[in-house]
Amino acid sequence: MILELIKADITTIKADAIVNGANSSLLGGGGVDGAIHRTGGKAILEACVAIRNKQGKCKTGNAVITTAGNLPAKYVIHTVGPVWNGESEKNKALLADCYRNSLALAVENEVKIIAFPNISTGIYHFPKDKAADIAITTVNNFAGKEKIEKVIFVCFDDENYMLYVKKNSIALTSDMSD
Ligand code: AR6
Repeated sequence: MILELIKADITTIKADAIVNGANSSLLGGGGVDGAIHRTGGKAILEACVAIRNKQGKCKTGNAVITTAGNLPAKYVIHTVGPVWNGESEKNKALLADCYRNSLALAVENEVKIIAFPNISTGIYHFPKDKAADIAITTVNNFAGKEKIEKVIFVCFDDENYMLYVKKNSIALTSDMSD
């Protein structure tokens, strides 16, 4: 499994699946969630509504998969990150669940290339440094990792990008978003 780091808008990424930092309603919101629904179009919301009708809300740490609508990706994997409330161990475990459950859904759907945003580090206020450690460690330790060819960490803000660069544990590549 190759790890890549890029600074980009995740809605431009041509991966098999991009991950959305959703909320438990699955019905859209701001930040990356807003961008994905806006650019992907109504097919994504319709698929989310169908999942809601079937299973109810999505719990924190869980993930569901839908079409990517008009996006260049094939699927969107929606995962619900924890809202940072200072309960460090609990919040960290839930954030790791987001990465693991998203990767498990990817494997089930034969996704080979998956792109993650920096889940929970925006509106949900998870400390960015801790979140980057969890993202990199959880992806590296994922049990089914031989079934995934590439994981792309897509940073949107400079602070996250510089943190991932500093972690120095992943190969840097140039932009692949065109
Ligand atoms: N592409 C990639 N990353 C992005 C983009 C984008 N287009 N836009 C923002 N980010 P956030 P959360 C980064 O707030 O903290 C929503 O309302 C951003 O810089 O999108 O998980 C949901 O509905 C940050 O690093 O998600 C939930 O209610 C990261 O994405 C809530 O926000 C996550 O920021 C989820 O909060």
